[in-house]
Amino acid sequence: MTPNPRETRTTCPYCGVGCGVIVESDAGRITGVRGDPRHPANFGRLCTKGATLHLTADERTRALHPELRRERSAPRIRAGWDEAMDFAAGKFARAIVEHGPDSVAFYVSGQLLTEDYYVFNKLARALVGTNNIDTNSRLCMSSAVTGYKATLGADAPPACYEDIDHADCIFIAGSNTAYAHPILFRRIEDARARNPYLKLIVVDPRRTDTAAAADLHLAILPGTDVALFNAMLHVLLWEELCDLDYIRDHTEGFDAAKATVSDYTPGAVADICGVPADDIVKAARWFGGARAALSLYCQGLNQSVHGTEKNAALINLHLATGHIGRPGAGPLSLTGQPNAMGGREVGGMATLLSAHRDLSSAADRKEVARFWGVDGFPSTPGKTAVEMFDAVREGSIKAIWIACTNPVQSMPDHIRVVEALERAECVVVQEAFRSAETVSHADILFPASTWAEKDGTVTNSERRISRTCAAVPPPGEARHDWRIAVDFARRLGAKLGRDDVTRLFPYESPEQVFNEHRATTRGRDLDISGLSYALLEARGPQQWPFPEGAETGKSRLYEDGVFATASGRARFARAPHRPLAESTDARYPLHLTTGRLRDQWHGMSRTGNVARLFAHTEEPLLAMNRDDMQRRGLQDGDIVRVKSRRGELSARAQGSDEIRTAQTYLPMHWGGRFMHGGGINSLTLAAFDPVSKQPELKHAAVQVEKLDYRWHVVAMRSGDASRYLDAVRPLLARFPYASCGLSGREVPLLVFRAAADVPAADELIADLDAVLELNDDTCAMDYRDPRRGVSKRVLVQDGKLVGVRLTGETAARDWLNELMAQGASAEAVRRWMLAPVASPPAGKPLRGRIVCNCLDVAEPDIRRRLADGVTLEQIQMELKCGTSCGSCLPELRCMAQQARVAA
Ligand SMILES: Nc1nc2c(c(=O)[nH]1)N[C@H]1C(S)=C(S)[C@@H](COP(=O)(O)OP(=O)(O)OC[C@H]3O[C@@H](n4cnc5c(=O)[nH]c(N)nc54)[C@H](O)[C@@H]3O)O[C@H]1N2
Ligand SMILES: Nc1nc2c(c(=O)[nH]1)N[C@H]1C(S)=C(S)[C@@H](COP(=O)(O)OP(=O)(O)OC[C@H]3O[C@@H](n4cnc5c(=O)[nH]c(N)nc54)[C@H](O)[C@@H]3O)O[C@H]1N2
Ligand code: SF4
Ligand SMILES: [Mo]
Repeated sequence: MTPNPRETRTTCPYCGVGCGVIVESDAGRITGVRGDPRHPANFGRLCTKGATLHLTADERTRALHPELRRERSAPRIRAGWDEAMDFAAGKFARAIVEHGPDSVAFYVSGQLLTEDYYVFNKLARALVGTNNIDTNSRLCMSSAVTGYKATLGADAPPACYEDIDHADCIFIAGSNTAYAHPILFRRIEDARARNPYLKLIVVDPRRTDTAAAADLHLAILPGTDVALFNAMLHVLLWEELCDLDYIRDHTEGFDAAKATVSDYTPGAVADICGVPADDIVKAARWFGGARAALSLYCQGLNQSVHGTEKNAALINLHLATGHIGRPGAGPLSLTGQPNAMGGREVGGMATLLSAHRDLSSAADRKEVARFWGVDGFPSTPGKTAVEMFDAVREGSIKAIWIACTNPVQSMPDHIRVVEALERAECVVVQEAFRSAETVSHADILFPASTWAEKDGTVTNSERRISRTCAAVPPPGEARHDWRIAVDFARRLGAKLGRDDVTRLFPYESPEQVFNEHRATTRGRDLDISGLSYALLEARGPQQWPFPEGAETGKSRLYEDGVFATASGRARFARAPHRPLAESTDARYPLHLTTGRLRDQWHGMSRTGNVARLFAHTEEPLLAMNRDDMQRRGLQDGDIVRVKSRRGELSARAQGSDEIRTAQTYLPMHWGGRFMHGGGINSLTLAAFDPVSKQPELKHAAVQVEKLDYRWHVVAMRSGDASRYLDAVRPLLARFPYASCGLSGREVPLLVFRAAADVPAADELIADLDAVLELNDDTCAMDYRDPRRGVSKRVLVQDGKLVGVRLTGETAARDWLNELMAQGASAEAVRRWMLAPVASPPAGKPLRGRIVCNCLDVAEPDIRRRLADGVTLEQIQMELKCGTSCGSCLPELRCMAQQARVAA
């Protein structure tokens, strides 16, 4: 292609902040990204993940053509689109004819665009006639939906980002905003800098960077939020901080709520929550005494067997104080995925219907059926995520279509999901990246286009709809998600003998789909009849509702105090405190929480291909309280077995000041692609909230036991790191402990680590050398002590160190890693290679963990200066850390604070 530099405005495909991104491309290739200064979510900023998006655009990591296996025993092979589509349609049609419409299911994703989602929803309900369409939003936002509906009457976050600037109390519960919604956290930092009276309260069992920044951190025991919120309401009542006029005029159910919280005295609740009673009182006073209080909350509330009650009990506080429907005030549930909201809007979940209609309402069902021109569809709710996979496992669902989500990595109780997919008669996976764990279970793989290739719309946490625009064409034979769904619908319709299928699915562009979706919203709370692609492009992203004739969308909802309930009044919830789904006991004495890291995204199918995103955390570390470690004789870096009632994994343990005794934490990101075994969700349980059906991904009871592996392996290879990452994957299973990942920056490296009781067989090491192409004896140096199982091998190409494999002793690994990442010459290791010792040469300081990803600044460099009494501002002037995207600012401040305390 001829050079043709261009810029395309689109939206970040990661979190629900929904930042605007400008993609720079040339001749069909992405060359760079920067924040869109005009986008109202970020005004030009991007976090570490957004700022490295261009590095995820590597064709070699993508699914490029359809693949098919006609028999389970056969391998999947490349197929044409027509062939694979017809095969899939045949399988689905047969199941529907023989076993009825509920024998098939669609499991889709909050990372699809609204248009993609709309087509899938219509395909399931209008064509197949099943409500078996659910999404990974069930694992994510479902309790927020039911919490809003129970109290405010509709699934509509009433506040907006700008409220951060107007609030004088920000109450963050169960959200690590600094990591998971970084650009919003930048906004909170700015607001605090402008308003020194702004109080920040954070409720999280862990002292996250978000919590460390707070004026008040309530480190509650896991799962005790409802008790805390009830106690706060108790204090608000006692201290007459409630807005009785607001309660009288705009709410109902207050007396019952009052009765519920009467026993929740701060003293009693201090014991339940494990925090001082005074802190509970203080939190209530700050909240109740504020001019405007804004709550931000996320998975610490949602991912719980009482997620609905946690959400509703928090919203109670807003209703009781009238902190809603005004600038700076309201309960703002942070959405996780970029388009979890869009999915809710089109009704793409088993329990919802288009445009916030209700599946349980006959009138709503009739309206949607009339709209689509079908006779009707069943009133029975479809199967929700966990139930859906269970039904596949039990055989009542025969065929499942999975699009834009990686359930083998992300669903609770991994083994159940794997068993389900093994028993299914047909598994279709529609994926953009071929490495995702679920792909290995597909009978049919459809390659999808992804970010920067797709056209459509998404809605962020503040109800703001943005356009996503294609900057480059999809690679290989990949196609757009909506188009794949339309093609399938037409073929399935033909096989089912339906004559209305082209009328139902006439779409030739996403805009046509958007316009139809828009029409379904007319007159509803989320009315967007005034929006169009043209308007969104000309005037930028807009919030809903935006009815025809409106000049702008609505920043805030319920400003008139009229709610979306039958009576127009908001409802107080009655939410008693309940215990966790799984308690600890003598065998499983520790709590395990799982969640996000700053620089990784979910199952790492994208961020896991970007070497520098491993610099902040290179492998899955089990964070433990140091007392618990001491009791188990554990040192930092020791390998442990973490075991729950369902499964186990092995990982390194790391002492942490962030968690209390009896608590542990693992990042959610590592699955079978990057570590031995099934990954994080081997441990979690599939229990779910009875109303929202959202599973308890935040709490499991575990035991932790030291694994005395004496024999270690480390292998590193530069060159085609992403190819080597694929190549080592089969070897993860062959060691009892193993993990792999990338490292480096300009020179990306593959890093493979493993350990065992006894030295591995020569054959296994030979296999490792072979997949990493370390076995070219003409340019390798070797040292071997077979008796001890110790060996060193380095590979040199053009005078540069390009490969290393150590067995037995691996003390030199970090030193070698840094040399390789710097592209050092073979001279640097020659003397070490010839010496019989494995430890690195003395006196060579290591760079250590990278804190600032943009400017590549390491932790020891910062700590050393802080210890010398240099101020953070001076350090920032010198090293520039935290001066680009700012994602590391909370951590830098924590380090400065620690240095002050130490001094
Ligand atoms: N870097 C990064 N950002 C992301 C994502 C990502 O993968 N990586 N994913 C996006 C998605 S889809 C989502 S849903 C969001 C999630 O965003 P968050 O919900 O903010 O992230 P998590 O780390 O899952 O969980 C938040 C916190 O809940 C706390 N927690 C655990 N149990 C409890 C409890 O019982 N009560 C309270 N109050 N807190 C508890 C945990 O200690 C944790 O710090 O992040 C989005 N942003
Ligand atoms: N233990 C534990 N488990 C959790 C959580 C937790 O906190 N703890 N959090 C839960 C939450 S909140 C969430 S949201 C889920 C997320 O879990 P998943 O939905 O499994 O997360 P992703 O890895 O983002 O999966 C998206 C998949 O879509 C692919 N993809 C990317 N772009 C496109 C595209 O345009 N089209 C198609 N067809 N595919 C594409 C990606 O390669 C990736 O494999 O995990 C849940 N699981
Ligand atoms: S905060 Fe980061 S991950 Fe989230 S949308 Fe913005 S740039 Fe993307
Ligand atoms: Mo999520």
